[in-house]
Amino acid sequence: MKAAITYKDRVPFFEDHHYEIRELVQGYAAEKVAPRAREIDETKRFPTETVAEMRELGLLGVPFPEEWGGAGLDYLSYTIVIEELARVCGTTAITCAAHTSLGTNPIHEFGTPRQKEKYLRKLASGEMLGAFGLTEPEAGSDAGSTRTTAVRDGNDWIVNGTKVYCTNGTHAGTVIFTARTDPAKPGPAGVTAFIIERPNPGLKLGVLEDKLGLRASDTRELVFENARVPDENRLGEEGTGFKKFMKTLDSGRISIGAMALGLAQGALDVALPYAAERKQFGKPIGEFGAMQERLADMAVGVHTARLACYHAAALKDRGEDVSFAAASAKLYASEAAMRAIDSAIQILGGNGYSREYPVERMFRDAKLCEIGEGTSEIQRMVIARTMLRSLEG
Ligand code: COS
Repeated sequence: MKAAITYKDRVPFFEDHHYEIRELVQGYAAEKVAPRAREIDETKRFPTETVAEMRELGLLGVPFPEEWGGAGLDYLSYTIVIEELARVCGTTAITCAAHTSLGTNPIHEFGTPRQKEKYLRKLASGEMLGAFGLTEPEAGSDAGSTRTTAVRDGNDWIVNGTKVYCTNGTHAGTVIFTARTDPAKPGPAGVTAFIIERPNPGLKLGVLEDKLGLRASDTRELVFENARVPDENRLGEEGTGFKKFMKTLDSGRISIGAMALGLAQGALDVALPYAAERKQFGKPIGEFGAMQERLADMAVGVHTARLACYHAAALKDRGEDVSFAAASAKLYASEAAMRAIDSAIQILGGNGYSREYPVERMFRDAKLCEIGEGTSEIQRMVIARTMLRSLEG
């Protein structure tokens, strides 16, 4: 699929392998993912065949070393993969992103050699999917107010509580989650991270969410009822779980930005040729100033979002702190996507509002990017706090 804008140009930050992975995913997405996108949205069917294909192509472990079963590429490559998947199907992008940056990356970054041997290999190769449990009914944006508890019992922990909005929650072989291990410390400091392996008789499936968009993605409530988790599955020292999850979200947010970017590019892919072909008042609507303004603003939003996402990914590849860059990229890209897709619907008029065209689905899918992995309000808080803290020296 040819991109609508100046894609032929050399992209800053890109090396040869970035062009190669982009071409591979564009081809795969156009041939296999795009034709399923409408059907899975309408039926809410989790696309198991897409997951199997992504596994075969190595797309479920893009930024992880080959020695652990991954593709051995970098975070920028992973960002490109999510962008290109989202360009045709948001559900496929979020399934891959939640598995990679939330369900697998914490074990890659913080796991013991034993945890890597046992879980990372299967996750990075795509043999099993991973999920992530942070949010709770009473702990959303205030993620440090975790109520799920883990109490020591010999070499095990007994876990009780509920996690919500766990992407891949039904299908995942492991769930990385937070629990309060020190009741004397009520905030983030009393929270520890763990890996729970499935099946576990104490880990039950709760409500399957019925969502506005990303309708075929698997978003689950997970209920811990006296779930026994061995201490060897503790991810890092006691009391460090919140910080580990915040670091995980820092890089995860780059992929949500990439998803928004891909959806916005997908809308532009539809709107630009439509404006060039659709005739009203005797000429293509793209010749009207009002349409040109919308097209231009869409293109600038897409372009700027792309630079912000690639920049954040390149910083991550250099081992730098990405809190500020990732929050900025996600914030900008998700808001630009909502504006761009709104414009695409407006350019298509009645056709844009109809399911015959994919832009109404993209609009519903993109809304998640302003909410998931931290709302836009939280991104602004992270950005402002980072700047204020920098003054403290
Ligand atoms: N990386 C490493 N450490 C971090 C961090 C990060 N990105 N962000 C915060 N921390 C550390 C802080 O430095 C602080 O450490 P000290 O106690 O040693 O000083 C500790 O974690 C607590 O941080 P803070 O006081 O900033 O925590 P808050 O309770 O104020 O929460 C926000 C901070 C709001 C940013 C956090 O709760 C958040 O990101 N919420 C949104 C959650 C989210 O994205 N949910 C979506 C889940 S996807 S299913």
